[in-house]
Amino acid sequence: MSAKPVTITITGAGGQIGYALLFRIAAGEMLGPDTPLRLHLLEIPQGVRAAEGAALELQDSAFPLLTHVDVFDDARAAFSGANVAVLVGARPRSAGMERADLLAANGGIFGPQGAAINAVAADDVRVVVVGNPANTNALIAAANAPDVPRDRFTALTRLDHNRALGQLAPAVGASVGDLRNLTIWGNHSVTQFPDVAHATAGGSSVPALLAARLGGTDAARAWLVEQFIPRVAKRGAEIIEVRGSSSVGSAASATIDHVHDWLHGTSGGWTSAAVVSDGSYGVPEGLVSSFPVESVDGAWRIVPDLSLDAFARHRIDVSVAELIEERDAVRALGLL
Ligand code: NAX
Repeated sequence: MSAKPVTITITGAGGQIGYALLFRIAAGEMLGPDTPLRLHLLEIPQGVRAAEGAALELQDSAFPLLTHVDVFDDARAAFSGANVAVLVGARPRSAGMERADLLAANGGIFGPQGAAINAVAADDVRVVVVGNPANTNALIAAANAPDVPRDRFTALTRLDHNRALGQLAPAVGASVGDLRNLTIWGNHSVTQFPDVAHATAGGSSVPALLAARLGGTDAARAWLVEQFIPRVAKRGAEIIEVRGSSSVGSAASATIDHVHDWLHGTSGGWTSAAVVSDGSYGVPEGLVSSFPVESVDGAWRIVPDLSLDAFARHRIDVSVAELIEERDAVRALGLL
């Protein structure tokens, strides 16, 4: 076991995703089986009791890797020394709420949290934003943390990526573990583009497998456009409809995958994460957009030089246009 515990700060720790995350993190699934950790749970005052209750249960679980659990309602205290910051707590859209109000309410959360991270987190802090609108919340947090390298701020699109794997595997007769090089592009919203053009299953081209199974390239394209892409993009709504409540276990699982791969590296192909654009693929520099990414030496790297056909170009442009709109709206609100 390495000597110094890694500090993980989780915001919204008293909520649903927080509850699903805590036990798996404490069991070592995020950092690995040899890394001790301490948990800092941040909540708003109304959520503190729930977080305290979860802390009691963590104690009762006697996780050997877990050295401390502390609950806070103050961001500066909670992010103090954080090596990993998982920003789950956000302001949900309430009935009749305008988008500008939603962005402003979340700016009021993610701006100060970014500033607190800037002031007190560890030098190697890595941030993943889960709370929606995740991409733009990450943009706001990063803008408020001028001393933290931009590439340390990310937003979660791994759930979309995993959902796409789950839909694709049965369609090509493969297991999810055989699939490689699928990409979620753009925003974590219904405009996202789940792209299989470069994907492989057991080493074979996914577009070719789909064409063979569905009876030609036109049928494969129709399946992608009419079924696969909308099903992945709207999966959150489907879960709410069936389960009666939003995605929790899968969201926690994807968050663990994201941080795990960031720290430990991707192997055998790429994954998807929303990272600060360096201008790749025509995505304006500075936007937090989902890309095909590999993790190398603890840093995400956008996979370069993939070919994009006209359909892919259009779908990416649509989602990026939404990100630009969100960025311009938060700029107009004085949040950037
Ligand atoms: P819950 O409402 O169960 O929990 C949210 C918790 O955050 C609450 O306990 C609340 O008190 C706390 N909170 C609110 N403001 C806070 C602040 N300023 N500081 C600290 N804590 C704060 O929601 P849950 O189901 O856990 O979902 C959390 C967020 O994840 C939502 O914004 C949701 O939209 C988002 N999701 C993002 C996904 C993604 O793939 N990026 C997928 C799942 C999920 O929909």
